[in-house]
Amino acid sequence: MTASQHVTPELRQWIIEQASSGITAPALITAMQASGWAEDVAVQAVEEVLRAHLDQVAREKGRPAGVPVPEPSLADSPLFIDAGDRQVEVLMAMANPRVVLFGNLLSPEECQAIIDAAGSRMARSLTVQTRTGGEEVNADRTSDGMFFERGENEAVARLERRIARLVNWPVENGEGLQVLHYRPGAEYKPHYDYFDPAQPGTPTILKRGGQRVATLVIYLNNPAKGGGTTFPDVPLEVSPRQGNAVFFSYDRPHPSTRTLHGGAPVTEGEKWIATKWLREREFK
Ligand code: PD2
Ligand code: ZN
Repeated sequence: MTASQHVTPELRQWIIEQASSGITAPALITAMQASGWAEDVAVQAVEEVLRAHLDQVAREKGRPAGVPVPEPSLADSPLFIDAGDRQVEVLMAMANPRVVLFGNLLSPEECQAIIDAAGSRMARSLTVQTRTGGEEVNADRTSDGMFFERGENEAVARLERRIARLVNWPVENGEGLQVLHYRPGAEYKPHYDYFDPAQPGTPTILKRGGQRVATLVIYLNNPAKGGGTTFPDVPLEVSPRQGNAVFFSYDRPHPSTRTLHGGAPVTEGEKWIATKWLREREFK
């Protein structure tokens, strides 16, 4: 029996009213438990009702509907997540936008191995051009970059398996890892990582794996000054500390996800990152 089979129209309305007045989902679940609901059924009922309600509101406002997204297992507020071969630290988590800061995703030696493997293949960064579906040099992104194939070498394959465990999303749904190198003064102006549905090239891009639904920006070195990852809508700035990674997800290609983000100018030293973009489906 699914939770929705327990949910009467009256209960549905009550959940929506309570949530709309600012009561959190955990408080709603606690209240339902107090009136005799089993915890797992209450959790599922609240999730189902609120998800359906948010989709309805989105439709009414002409926004795209939400899709499932990668999500780390943080329900019991763990200090560490077992990512298979490494205990990854949970340093910060934010609900809206969904942003989670991880520590110790990579050792300094693993960071260096990825920088070394990228080394001779770095070229001025291209971004996917949604106007045509091709790629272009972008004045908003003054870094050098390259892409690995998925699983191209052992360091990359190990990182990809770790990420898949960390955010509960198949390795196959990941794009190839991108490495970026910012010299002093280089930056990446604020943008969204999803493909703009209004652009004519987007349907071509989406044939391969659907939309991007999450990003992991992994810091491979310690820039002396600057180079933080910024989220202007929050506002939030994440320090680019070696081995750490900032994860954010977006369940629809829309600014309501509040995932506008940028790479602040590096003011002293240089910055190396690896970016992992996760798609809805297998990226073949
Ligand atoms: O280098 C960064 O901090 C950064 C910021 C925004 C990287 C990206 N976006 C990206 O690779 O998409
Ligand atoms: Zn980005």
